[in-house]
Amino acid sequence: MSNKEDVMLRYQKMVEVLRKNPGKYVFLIAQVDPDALGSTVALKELLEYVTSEFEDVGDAKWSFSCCYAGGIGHPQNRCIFTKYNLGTSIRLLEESLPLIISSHANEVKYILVDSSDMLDQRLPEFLREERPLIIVDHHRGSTLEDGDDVMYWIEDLGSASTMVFELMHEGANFFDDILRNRPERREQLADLLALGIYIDTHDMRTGSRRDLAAFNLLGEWRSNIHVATDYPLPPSYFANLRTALETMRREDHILVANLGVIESRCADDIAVISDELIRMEGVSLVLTWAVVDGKVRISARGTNLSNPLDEWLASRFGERSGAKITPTGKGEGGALLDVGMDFWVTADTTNELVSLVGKRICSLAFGSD
Ligand SMILES: [Mn+2]
Repeated sequence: MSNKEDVMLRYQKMVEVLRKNPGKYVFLIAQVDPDALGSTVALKELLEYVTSEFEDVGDAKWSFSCCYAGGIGHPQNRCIFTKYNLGTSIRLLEESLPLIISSHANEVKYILVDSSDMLDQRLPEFLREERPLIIVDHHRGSTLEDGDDVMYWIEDLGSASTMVFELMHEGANFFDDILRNRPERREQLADLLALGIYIDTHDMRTGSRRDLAAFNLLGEWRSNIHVATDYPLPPSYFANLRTALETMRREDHILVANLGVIESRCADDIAVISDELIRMEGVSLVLTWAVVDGKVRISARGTNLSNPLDEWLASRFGERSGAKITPTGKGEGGALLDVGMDFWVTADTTNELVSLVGKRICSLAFGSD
């Protein structure tokens, strides 16, 4: 089957799933990044259009809202939020989801884009048992089973934005036809999808042919996406980088760096610093960690394909860890662990806590236990 036919079948299945299930749909963003934002905003627009075209549905109604877990820490995300005015349509999950659930009770249905697992540590625990109706994701490893009553499209690809663009373009001729009288909205959606593809494929260096094709087609409608690289880095980033360089310990090809206790708005620094450190000559595995909101967050990077990062992390940090292999064979992942001693952690015991956590992470990483 060609890719076009495959996309068309998925589009049709998605339309049927929607038709059979009127209600209040919530897009869940496990982690804000340009790909999650682009694919969510664009798919929401597509689904609003699809459901508005339903006829003979009586009183049935469809509506869509978007929630994100965690924060919008990375300045790149903050710039995208501001430039495309996303703050009014994408809300903080902790605040808005309980309100949606309480006012729509059994009607609430879930959509996952750019992630495919309700067990994701970043999503709240009360969602564990929920079965989303629609998933569009480019990461392997979902624990959810596909079925006739849902539309799950999970495929190894450069970005989720590519998949959403294919659904819009092949399924509904959305950019050429549906949006032809709304050039401003068309440009915004094309920008957001192009940003998602561009950033998730590491500036178009690692994507597949389909990611490249989608990005090129979007070029006809988008404006510019300078926000991808043109954003200011806050002073706290440089302070955290300095801490990482001062605290890093290296044994053989493994490097562990610690940022200590940091504020949640700086949490993205952990991953950004891991990306820098993995470039150090002779290093093939990096763990950068920090204590954020009472939890230990670890960001891992690996470049040794004979030592798959997901297995390496799972054998040390268990099910609270995860990793994916990028198309260029790099491992990207991390772990989120409870400190589990809340009562004992106060401002004056923090240093001991950081040293305890650091000791344990180093012995796990360097294999002395
Ligand atoms: Mn993605």
